[in-house]
Amino acid sequence: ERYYSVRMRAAKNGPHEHGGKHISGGELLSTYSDLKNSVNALLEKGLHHSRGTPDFMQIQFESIHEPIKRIQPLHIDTNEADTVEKGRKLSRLLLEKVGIERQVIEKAFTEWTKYSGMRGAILIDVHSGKRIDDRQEKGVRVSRIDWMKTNFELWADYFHVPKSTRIREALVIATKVCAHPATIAELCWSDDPEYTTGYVASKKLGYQRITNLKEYGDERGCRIFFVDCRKDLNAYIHYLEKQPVFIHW
Ligand code: PML
Repeated sequence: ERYYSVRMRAAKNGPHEHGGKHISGGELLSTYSDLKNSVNALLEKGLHHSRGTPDFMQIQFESIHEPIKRIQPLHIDTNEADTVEKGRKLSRLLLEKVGIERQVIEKAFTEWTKYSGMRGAILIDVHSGKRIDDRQEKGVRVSRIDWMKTNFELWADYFHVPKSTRIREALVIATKVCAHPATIAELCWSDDPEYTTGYVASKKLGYQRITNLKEYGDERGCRIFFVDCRKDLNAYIHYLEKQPVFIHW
C-alpha cells in the first residue's frame, strides 16, 4: 500500500522564515484514504498549543516511494528527579555513560539556549562539541515517521506508560534517531511551557525519561543529537529527513 508523509508547522507573528515564533510541528504517515483524518489531526494539534495561537500554519503531504522500515520502540524508563538541578545532573551522567566527554556535554549545556525556539534538532559533533548541521534557526526535522495508535496503546499498557500522544511522538523520534549508528545520544526537553519532563536516549540506554529537566513556565526547549559522523553528514541528515520509519512493537 502506498503511504504519504504528512507534515505540519505552525507559527505566530508570521511564518518561521520571516521571524515568526515557532508554535508547533507534527509528522505522520498516512494512507490515501486516511489523508483527510491525518490532515485534520495535525490541524488540531497546531491550533491548540500552550505556546500560543498560531497565525501561520502549513500542512503538506507527499507520496513516499522508498520502502518503509519497521523498528521496535526503544526500551523506556522513567527517572524521577525532584528538582531541575537533579534532573539536569542525571541527564549529564547518562550522556557521560554513553561515552561523551564531559567538556562536550558542558558546552552543550551552556550553549543550548542559543538553539531553542527552533522547529528542528541541532546536531553536535561528539569529538569537537561543535554544532555541525548548517540549518541555522530551522534545525533538522526528523520526518516520515509514525507509530500506529493501537499498537502504541498495547505497548503503553504493557509497560505502564501514560497513553499520551506526546510520549508516542517523542519515542518515535528517539527510536528513529538512535537506530542510526552515527547517533551517540539524544537530549531533549519540551518547548511547551507546561511540560517539564524530558529525556536522554541512546541505543544502549534506551529512552530514559527524566522528570524536571526544566522549570515550569519556561518556553525554551532543546533537542540535540550528539553524533559521530565525520564520514557522511549529508547521508545522516538524509536518513533523518527522508527514511520512512514505522515504529512497531
Ligand atoms: C515534546 O514536547 O514533544 C517533547 C516531549 C519529550 C518528553 C516526552 C515524555 O517522555 O514525557
